[in-house]
Amino acid sequence: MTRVRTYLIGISISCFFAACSADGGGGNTSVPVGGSSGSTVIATGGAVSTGGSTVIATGGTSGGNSGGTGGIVTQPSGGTNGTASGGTESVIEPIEAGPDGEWMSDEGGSSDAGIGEGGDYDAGTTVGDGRPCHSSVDWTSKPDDIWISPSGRDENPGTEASPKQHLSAAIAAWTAGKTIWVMPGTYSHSSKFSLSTNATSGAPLRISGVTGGDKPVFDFSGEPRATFNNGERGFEISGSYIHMRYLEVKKAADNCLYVTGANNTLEWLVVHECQDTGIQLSNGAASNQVLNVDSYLNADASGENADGFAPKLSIGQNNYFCGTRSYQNADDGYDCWASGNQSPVKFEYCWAFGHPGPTATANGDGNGFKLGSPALSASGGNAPHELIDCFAFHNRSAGFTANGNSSGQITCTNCGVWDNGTDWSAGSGGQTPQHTGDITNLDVSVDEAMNAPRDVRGNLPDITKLVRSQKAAAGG
Ligand SMILES: [Ca+2]
Ligand SMILES: [Ca+2]
Ligand SMILES: [Ca+2]
Ligand SMILES: [Ca+2]
Repeated sequence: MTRVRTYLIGISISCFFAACSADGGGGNTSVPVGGSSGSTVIATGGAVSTGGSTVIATGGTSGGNSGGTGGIVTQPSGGTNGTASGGTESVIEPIEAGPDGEWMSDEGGSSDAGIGEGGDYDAGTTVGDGRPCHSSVDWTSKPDDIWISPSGRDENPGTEASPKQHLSAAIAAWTAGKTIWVMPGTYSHSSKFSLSTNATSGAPLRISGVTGGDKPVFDFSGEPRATFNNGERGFEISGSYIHMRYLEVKKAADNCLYVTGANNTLEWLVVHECQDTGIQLSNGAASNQVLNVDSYLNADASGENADGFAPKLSIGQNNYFCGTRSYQNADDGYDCWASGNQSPVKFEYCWAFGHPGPTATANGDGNGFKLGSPALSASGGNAPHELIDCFAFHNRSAGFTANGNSSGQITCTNCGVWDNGTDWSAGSGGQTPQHTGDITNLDVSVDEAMNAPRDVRGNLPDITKLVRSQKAAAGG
């Protein structure tokens, strides 16, 4: 790799990282949940770095998988789907100030040369300028980095010229400061891959494809197909400070990626056709960043659960999504069901469209952003989620739904809605998200949105420029 780039931009992300230092608190936290949903106890011990155990015992009616009444669909909160054990903190703490929307504040001007960046995007972007959600990391390769290739051998030293073959071998050889480079090709797996490394802020475990070429593919289609929610996942990330970038993950028999750890970054991934939600954060997952990821055509056998992205079922603090694109999944675009009342998620410039997708069953709910659950659901569904510059369109049900979240504290600022079944919804017993600065005059189609090219750092184009560009190309 000879390309050298150092990007020190993205004010909100930098601030966000600063605000997201590991808290690593130990102790025990119990979250009693009353009412018809039974009881939930989150027993937590140990700091992130030492890998305490997390057990979520769930009972009552919320543990099922059937459609609920009044338009509220219950999600599995236990059993084969929801539980996980091992390794992450889920201490409930007071809400901290999340990242602000500073990168939005410079928007404006006729050239719209990139928000707050003065037009320093690389040449080659075909449509518009990317909206900066990429991490500020120097991705220059170093001599002692570790390389893998489908045609490599695990006995090899792992240099670029003599790569190892399997990711497991690379991780076994990994030490702090190294990056694992994944060369293009297909890496086939017939069982889940667990990433439990507890790396550090100063020496994260980075696993990256080489940008500019084809994304390496992790293909989990060798896993036995799930007949309900009993399949194996692709990647399970219980560790911390793991940064996965520029990879494709597909066809796992459950989630493509499932995160319970903290301070991990998933960047510029493409995940698709898994038998549950593409990327799910649960069971204490905290301070994770999902940046510039596409998730599509995920579909579980029941058709009830597979969303594009789901920070749900007792997550921790400070999870953040930016520049993600979710489309044509079987259930919803984004789902924050029972995320926990004290665990708001921040979404910036995230798109959700075309739900439910063509592989959905009649159970598919078809919302763009599902932002809560009834208050009595396991762990609570009343978090004050924050959405800035997010877009929901061509979804059969709601573009943005509180889904029973009755906090009245969901905020959508400068969000776009068009051609949804209903643009804004409270859901049964909920309060409609607060929304200001709505954008309703766009007409981007599902095809246009899914094919909109990301720029050379993985950022989505400006959706308003996309419309202008395509109208201009069509002669209008
Ligand atoms: Ca599952
Ligand atoms: Ca559902
Ligand atoms: Ca869902
Ligand atoms: Ca449903």
